[in-house]
Amino acid sequence: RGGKEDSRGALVVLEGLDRCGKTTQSIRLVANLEKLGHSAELWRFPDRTTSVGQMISSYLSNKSQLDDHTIHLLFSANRWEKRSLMESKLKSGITLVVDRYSYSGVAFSSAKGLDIEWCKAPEIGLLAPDLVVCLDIPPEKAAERGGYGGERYEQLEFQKKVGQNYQVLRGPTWKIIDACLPMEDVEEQLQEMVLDCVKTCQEGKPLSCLWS
Ligand code: 2DT
Repeated sequence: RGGKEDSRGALVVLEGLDRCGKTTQSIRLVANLEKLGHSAELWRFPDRTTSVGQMISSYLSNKSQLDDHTIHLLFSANRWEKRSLMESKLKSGITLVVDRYSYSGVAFSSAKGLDIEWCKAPEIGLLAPDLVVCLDIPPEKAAERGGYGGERYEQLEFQKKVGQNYQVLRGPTWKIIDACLPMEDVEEQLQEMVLDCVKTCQEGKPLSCLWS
C-alpha cells in the first residue's frame, strides 16, 4: 500500500465561531492550493442549494420554525446527501476545503441543550476529515468585528456556548490557529498545515469515517 493507486485528495475542514474568518480563509486557501498546482474545491455546509438545504436556509433566516432535533437531523442529512460525491472527488485526487462540517452540527445543536452523544450519532459513517483547522477567536472579539446578520445563532451568549463545545470536540486531527492574528499570518499558517496534510493523502493515507 501507499503506492500511486492510493493517492487521493485531502478532506480539510475549517471550523470556528461566526466572524472568525473561515469563509475568507477558505476562499484564499483554495486559490493558493490551485496556484501551487493542486486541484482543490471549496465546499460549505449547510449546502443551501439542495431541497434539504433550502429548508435549513429558511430556518436560519427565521422564516420557519423547527424542533431542535428535527433541524439537527436536517443538517446531518444535508451532509449525507453529499457523501458519495465527496468520496468520489477525493478519490479522483481533488482536495476539498470545507467551510463547516459535523463539528458545527454538534457544537451548535448541543449549545441548545441537546445531548452531545445524541448529536454525534447521525454523523457516524460520514467521511472523517484528514485535518480540522479551528480558527480560534474569543466570542467577544468576534462580536466586535460586526457583521452579525439577523440569522439565528448570531448572538454573543449563544456563540460562547458554541465555543465551549468546540473545545470538547477537539481531537487528534485538530489544529488551532489564532484568528486574531493578521489575515496574512492566518493564511500562511493555514496553508502550511494543509500542504502537509495534502502530501500525506497523496502518499496514500486511507480515508476513514466519523467519529475517529
Ligand atoms: P453559515 O452558512 O453562515 O456558515 O451559517 N450550523 C451549521 C448548524 O447549526 N449545524 C450544522 O451542521 C452546520 C453545518 C452554524 C450556518 C449556520 O448554521 C449553523 C451557523
